[in-house]
Amino acid sequence: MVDVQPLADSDVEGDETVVLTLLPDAGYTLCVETQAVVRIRDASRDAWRGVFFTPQELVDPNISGDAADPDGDGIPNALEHAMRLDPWEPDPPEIGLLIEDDTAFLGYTWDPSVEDMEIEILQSSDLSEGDWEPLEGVLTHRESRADLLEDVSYESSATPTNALFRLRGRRIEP
Ligand SMILES: [Ca+2]
Ligand SMILES: [Ca+2]
Repeated sequence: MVDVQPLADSDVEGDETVVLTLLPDAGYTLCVETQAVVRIRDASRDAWRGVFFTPQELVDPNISGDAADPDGDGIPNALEHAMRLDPWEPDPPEIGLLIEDDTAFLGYTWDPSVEDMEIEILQSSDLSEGDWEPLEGVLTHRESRADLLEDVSYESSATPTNALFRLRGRRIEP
């Protein structure tokens, strides 16, 4: 038994293949199976970054970092990835919102195959940075679409009329 231990990094490397081959030797007889192939893939975040950014852009966190917003659509790269959007094409707001009789109905669409990302809805009554709190809402609907994205809806009661909402993408261990 041979263990192949990939070293964790955040480099964009593409797929890497390790081929183990048993060489013939007078000391033993080879069976039919003399080769084993191990494929090492980038973490989902690095694979995504490799698709959209050049090597020069990858070393600049103001362009390719999770919090950067190179297309200026208000959606940071982390969310562009989690929602299968294009970080270079302005997209419409990432969250749908309707407030009716103090109840907020919120919805968004994301890509559940992105295994190293979690989406949180944050709520605030003003736009200052320290004031955003995770929404205490109830998940009311979750549905897979034909394109394998997923529609998610939340409901939150007792919503103040001045409430603001936004999404945050958070990296998690896959
Ligand atoms: Ca953006
Ligand atoms: Ca975009």
